[in-house]
Amino acid sequence: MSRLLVVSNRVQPPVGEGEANQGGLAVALSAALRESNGMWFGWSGQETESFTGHINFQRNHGVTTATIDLEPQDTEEYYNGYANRTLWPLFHDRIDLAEFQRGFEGGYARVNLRFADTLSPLIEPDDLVWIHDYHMIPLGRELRRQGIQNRIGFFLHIPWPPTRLLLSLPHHRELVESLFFYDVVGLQTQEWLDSFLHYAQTQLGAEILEDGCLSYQGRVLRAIACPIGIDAAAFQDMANQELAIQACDSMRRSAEGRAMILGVDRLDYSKGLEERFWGYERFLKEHPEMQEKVFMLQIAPPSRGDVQSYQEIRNQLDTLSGRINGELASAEWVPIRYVNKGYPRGALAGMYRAAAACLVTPLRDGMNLVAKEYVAAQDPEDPGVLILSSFAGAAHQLKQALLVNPHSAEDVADAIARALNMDKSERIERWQAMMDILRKEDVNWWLNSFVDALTGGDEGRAKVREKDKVPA
Ligand code: GDG
Repeated sequence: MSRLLVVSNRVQPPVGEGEANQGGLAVALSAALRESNGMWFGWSGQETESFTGHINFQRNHGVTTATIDLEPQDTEEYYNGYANRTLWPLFHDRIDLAEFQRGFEGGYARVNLRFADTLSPLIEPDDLVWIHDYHMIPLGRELRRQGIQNRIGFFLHIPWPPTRLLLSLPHHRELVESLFFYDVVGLQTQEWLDSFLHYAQTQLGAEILEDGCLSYQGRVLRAIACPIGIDAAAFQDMANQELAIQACDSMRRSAEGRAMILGVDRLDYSKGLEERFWGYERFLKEHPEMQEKVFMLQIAPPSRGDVQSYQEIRNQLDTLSGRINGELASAEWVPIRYVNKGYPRGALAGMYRAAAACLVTPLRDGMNLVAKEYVAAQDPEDPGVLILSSFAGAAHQLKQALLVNPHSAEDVADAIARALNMDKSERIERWQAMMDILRKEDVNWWLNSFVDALTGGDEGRAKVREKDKVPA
């Protein structure tokens, strides 16, 4: 196997001890890196007064990581700026929040160049280079400019926006053109792939070749839909281990016989938390007999707190949860337990299991791993019900969830009522169908599908599902 070089904004070195606190993605990537004696390259998360290009190499549990520090101006313009104030909102249909500033764009270009400058001397002729996410779109082009001829792939974890939205990004053409310097571009769903192809054909005049690849200005790119999975078997195991059992028991004790409706999301406006609270409030008002019989636990660890739109959504949620609780709570019961902190993964697995229903209602989401983790953590004999936004990438695979329009409080309220009344046989049937998909298309399937497509092997081509093929 060629050596795998993974590049992402941040690097998550393995922690060992069964890697219990790491996400499935980090564990799967670490396993692939270990197997190929590869390396994970990215930003350390630290700042330095002036950029030196110094690379900090570390080896943890068989995985080599290589990180660089960035200048405060880089963090501001590239990370808080272009990545999280321009691309993230725009790619999540929030053009109202997208900020277009030349300084951000300049910082993004500068940091991608810094990545290329420090990374390219580390690349050996047979390495497979796999670049992740919206922070690093132009990195492939910068590496090519430095003479790197290796196979380079790119995977976008977030949605690809409709063309009409992307046109509002200054220099959108240059950004998209830079993707043609990759050999493979992976998107989470067919829907995002279709949007990408639409842009490539209508705006760039790219051609679709007979084998489904895209051709533009003499470069040939294979674009695939390749949904990220979780390590379903490992997550299921984790839900049966001590930490999870304790968390599940303690949740059930504190629920005092009430049904728990759970939400677990990074505090982000794309996750539809406000709309979710409105939907839950509507459910309580339409079903007064259910008040005091249910409660919602919303776990929402804060993220990107340096960005104003994140401070605003946090304030709005504080106010809204306070208002709903103030209006509906009694001396014995609080309708929403709203918690702004994170929990260890094992405890999270137990909380998933204790929940009669899980509300995963993003307004737009590349995939959404919480939906998958909730399903994997359930008791097969008595599973809970997943209520899932049709605008999450995960809805393309988890079709047996109760699919809702997260903008409609009525739809969310109806789904909560249905979930809480669903009989056990229907719950089991739905859960089983979803679990089958999660096991089949797990994180290793995702990783192998992408890497096989990147190596161009026949196996890789066969693994990319029929429906992912680009129509001729
Ligand atoms: C991006 C895309 C795509 C959450 N709270 C705690 C905790 N989490 C973990 C969850 C899950 C992860 O964070 C969140 O993953 P998501 O997929 O839901 O969302 P994003 O962070 O927005 O990720 C998304 C993903 O990339 C992968 O491609 O699915 O669409 O936006 O694993 O469990 N983990 C722990 N404690 C918490 O309190 N330990």
